[in-house]
Amino acid sequence: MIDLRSDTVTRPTPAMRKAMAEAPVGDDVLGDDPTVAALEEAVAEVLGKPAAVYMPSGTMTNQSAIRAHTEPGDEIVVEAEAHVYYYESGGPAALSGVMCRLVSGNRGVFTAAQLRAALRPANPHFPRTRLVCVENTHNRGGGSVWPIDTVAEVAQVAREAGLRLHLDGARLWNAAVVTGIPERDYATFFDSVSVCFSKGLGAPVGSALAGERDFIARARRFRKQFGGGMRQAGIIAAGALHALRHHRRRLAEDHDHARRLAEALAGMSGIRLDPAAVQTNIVVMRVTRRAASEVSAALREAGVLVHATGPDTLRAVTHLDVGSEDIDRAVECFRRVLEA
Ligand code: TLP
Repeated sequence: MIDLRSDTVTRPTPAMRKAMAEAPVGDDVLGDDPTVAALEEAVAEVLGKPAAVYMPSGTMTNQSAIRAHTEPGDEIVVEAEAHVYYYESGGPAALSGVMCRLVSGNRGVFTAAQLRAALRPANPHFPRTRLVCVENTHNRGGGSVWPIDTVAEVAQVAREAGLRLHLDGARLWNAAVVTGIPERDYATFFDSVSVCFSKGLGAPVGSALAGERDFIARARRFRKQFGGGMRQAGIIAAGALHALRHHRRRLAEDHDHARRLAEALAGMSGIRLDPAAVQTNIVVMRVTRRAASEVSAALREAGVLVHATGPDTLRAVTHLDVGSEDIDRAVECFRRVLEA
């Protein structure tokens, strides 16, 4: 099976498992785990922030950030297909009691003018707008990268309006590799940044939230409240630290594989996709003859796993455990299924 469902499916490499097996650990809820501390320091450094906190998932870092930035009844501005809104189980409503004001971006990227149009005047009739969330790269946007100038313009409008900014950077690593813009240069526009180790970086578990010290202390409280305080978490943090140190630059390979896959698929009948739109490791395509669920079931039979992400859309994601020959084989499977 060639598993292109997500970059979350990777297994730890032997070197990563060794680092995990040998990691010094302690009770992290009591502040005693040296490996978690080392990871948090390393992430803060990479993102150019004073502090960071390790959490079990990207959902928890995002939702803890939203909770720490807001009060119930506030409103947050999010892109209509952003992960925090689309895929986090109603977290903003359930955990923070906030309203979501949706802005529809172009492949997940919205403009400063769109943000300005979504702002509400201070008036007791309205919820208080408090936070703007950006997702880079954007998952449902097909791994699209936010141009840094657009980030700067959006951030300026947010600042002028007294809003805070959160970056869902689950795949910020991919954006940094493809643009050559370091993660910290993106992070500088945001009060909080969430990054994941369990996607393209290939670690088994975990995400981190970075920001100012006071903010991270507050988020740490919500991590505990949401049930994310972990004990000898150094075992998994060691995998994340190994991934952070050794697996960032190789993401370029995943991007090459995604582009090659997209170029081959774009030529097939029954698929609509613009290979020029594939910037990182996610290939989103429309299927035109059969329902996406049917095509994905047939692909499974043929030996390729992909996700149906809508009635007529499929997503294929490249990652650490997919080699160049796997791409060739996947293309052949697609050809067989589509020609059947
Ligand atoms: N994305 C997963 C699924 O939840 C859709 C995937 O397979 O792509 N932010 C972004 C942009 C994400 O893509 C994800 C995971 C998360 C946050 C949440 O991370 P986890 O799964 O660790 O909670």
